[in-house]
Amino acid sequence: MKFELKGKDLQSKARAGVLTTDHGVIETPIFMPVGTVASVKGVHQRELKNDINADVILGNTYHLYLRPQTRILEQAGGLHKFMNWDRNILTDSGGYQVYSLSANRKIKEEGVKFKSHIDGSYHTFTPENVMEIQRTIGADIIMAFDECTPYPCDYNYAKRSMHMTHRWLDRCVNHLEKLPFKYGYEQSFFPIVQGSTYKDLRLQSAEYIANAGAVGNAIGGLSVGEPAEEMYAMTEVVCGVLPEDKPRYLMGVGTPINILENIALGIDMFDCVMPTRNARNGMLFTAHGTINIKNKKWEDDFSALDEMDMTYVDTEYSKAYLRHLFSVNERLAMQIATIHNLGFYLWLVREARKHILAGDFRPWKEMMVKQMDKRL
Ligand code: PRF
Repeated sequence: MKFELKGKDLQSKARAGVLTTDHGVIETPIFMPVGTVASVKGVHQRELKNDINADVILGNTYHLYLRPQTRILEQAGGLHKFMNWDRNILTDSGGYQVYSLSANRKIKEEGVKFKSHIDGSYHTFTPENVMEIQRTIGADIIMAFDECTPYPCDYNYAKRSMHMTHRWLDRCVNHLEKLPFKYGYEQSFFPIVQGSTYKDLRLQSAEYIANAGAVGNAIGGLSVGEPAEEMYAMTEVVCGVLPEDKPRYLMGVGTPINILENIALGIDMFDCVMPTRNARNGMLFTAHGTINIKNKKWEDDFSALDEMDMTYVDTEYSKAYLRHLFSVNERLAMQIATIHNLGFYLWLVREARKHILAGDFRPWKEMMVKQMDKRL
């Protein structure tokens, strides 16, 4: 993997870069649509590519391990072939899903024993087997196995957990060295900074992660319920320590405003279920604020879904039509809303990149943040 910085904003820490892997080029800052179970819910791979133009999507080790299981993914020749996606994929390690989804779990030094949210069966994730599973899934970027602490989190728990995440990182690295690539292309490994909302822990963790010398680095444990200002404060501290010349990925973030604020602090990569999940509930993101398309006020509004026309659905369908589809519970409603929201998120990061390169990111960001902070 190669990462080149193409430009830096002078009034913030925002950067524009190009990340190149064996599955192609990713221009940063980038947003990665979430495709948990080998599908971005409601969107064809063809639309993801031709209409939304996603360069990279995210898969989840936790879900793929449970279904369809690694045996099937291995037989398919990896996730890219299985789902017919020839662009980039990043897999999360399960270090978050195991805590947020499984019915119960026991965290020990060895690893995490958990109960499947699907059939109640018991499984164990360790740093070692999670590296093996991610080799078999075959994503271009794979993540370290970590513990994502909840918010709020007691200082002593956060400290102990952070040290365990660091020891787990060493085990991931040691084990990966013994595991060759499976499918003839390279996989890049990203470690994850933890440390809850404590500045000293975040500094310590960022230093530990930077010392691992990986090709890219991630920040976890944020956007778990803390106020946005606390998240930004932590991102700022961590970005001050992580190397400049490597991509920085902020995991599970966030709203369009969160994304712009974190780009300003030096983040290059984002993923979040928000554009896809909220779309399925009728919430549309636009450059002028959010819309609840189920609201009666759109009943006879025949104007374009979004006059800014970021994807074809924005001008081919009206607000009244989409509202109707939601009110009759038609599944096309979710599909249209999802394409719109993903198209908007990708427009937003591409626009941010343009403004970073043009040198006016800061004023543009301030204007957008004000504009997007409305309910229409
Ligand atoms: N760790 C991992 N994945 C994650 C997170 C984390 O802390 C988060 C936190 N926002 C989202 N996804 N492995």
